[in-house]
Amino acid sequence: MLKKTEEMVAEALAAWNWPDKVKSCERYGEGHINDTFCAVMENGTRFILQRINTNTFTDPEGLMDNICRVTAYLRKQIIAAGGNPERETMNVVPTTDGKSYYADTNGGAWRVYTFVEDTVCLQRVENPADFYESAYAFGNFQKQLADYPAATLHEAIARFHDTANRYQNFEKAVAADAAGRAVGVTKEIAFVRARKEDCSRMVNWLAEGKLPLRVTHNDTKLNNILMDKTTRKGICIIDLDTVMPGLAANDYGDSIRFGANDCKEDEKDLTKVNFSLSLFETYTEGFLKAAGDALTDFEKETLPWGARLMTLECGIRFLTDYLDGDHYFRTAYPEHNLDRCHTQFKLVEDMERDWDKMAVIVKKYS
Ligand code: ADP
Ligand code: GN1
Ligand code: MG
Repeated sequence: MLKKTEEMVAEALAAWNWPDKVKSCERYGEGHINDTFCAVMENGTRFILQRINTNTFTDPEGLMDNICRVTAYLRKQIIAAGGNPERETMNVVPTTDGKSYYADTNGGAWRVYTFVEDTVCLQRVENPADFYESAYAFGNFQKQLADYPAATLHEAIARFHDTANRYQNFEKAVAADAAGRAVGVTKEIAFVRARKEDCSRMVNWLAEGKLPLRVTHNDTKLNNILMDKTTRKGICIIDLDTVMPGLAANDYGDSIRFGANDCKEDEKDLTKVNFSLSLFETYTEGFLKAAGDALTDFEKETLPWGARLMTLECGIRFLTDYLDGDHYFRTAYPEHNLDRCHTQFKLVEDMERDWDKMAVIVKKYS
């Protein structure tokens, strides 16, 4: 029989040589995929302990290899720029055996990071200045990795932002109707089908050689960055599981999806879900200021598509998971994925309405 989470936490904790007695280890954060815990020592030092979701990330060895190599590379760049690598990038704490992760007796994989103290992790944009700083930090991350040899990284999740493939998986989920929910979401299904052609746009530009493959983060939500508590500068990009080859516009776009609005990702009241052109402009300015000269003209031109397609794709993924019976994203109630899908589709509609204005804004900062 599989052991309970508490037992697995205790087993995992025993794999590290802690600097002091572990006082507590409780669940932490609001991620949808991994299980995150905060381990607190008697002397107050904290660490992040995470169980990697091995249903999602089937090759934890390759994944941790990516993270160790990318953070080692970032560390050198941060030192060269006179920064503090203990705060400005993730630091993996090796197990007592010197490994980057611990494989437990249930088939789970655990890792430990040092805790970056005196930071805030925002679930929503609280003011435009924070959003600007997050844009600058994600743009800078893109730039820092511009010369990293992308082909040496493992593909943590195959075809992760291949929106055309996400569309195919959606159609398969509709056909299988595993949870018997398709009948209740005919409008949402029609919404996706009406945008089938859009799903191929970016992947076609990549295939045609018009867009370069870069090392990207691929999950650039606002809550995947730690901001300094005092200066409110974006200091450390976290959640590096999906760092792999990808498109710059998708990193930009996923941040817009999550942050250029005034609502929660699972807001039920759609009158509260509104795409903000003003926040869009704020992010665009910060991102291009930091990453601009590392991007080609065509990459910059396609940034609005990154925003629109990351939002559409995310909505499609939530809908697909709802149709499948909620196996991928962590949900708190049965309609959770559907609520998330609705916010994304509303934002897509808003972006379609504001499309010309988005292009003008991107041009202004290019
Ligand atoms: P998930 O993949 O589930 O989103 P994350 O790696 O983003 O998991 O971590 C979840 C949360 O834990 C983050 O949103 C952040 O609040 C916190 N966190 C993660 N790593 C650190 C760290 N090194 N220092 C401080 N807080 C962290
Ligand atoms: C997941 O793990 P987390 O919560 O940072 C997901 C992203 C989605 C996001 C939607 C590996 O991110 O792709 O955009 O939820 N991560 C993975 O909130 O699938
Ligand atoms: Mg996260």
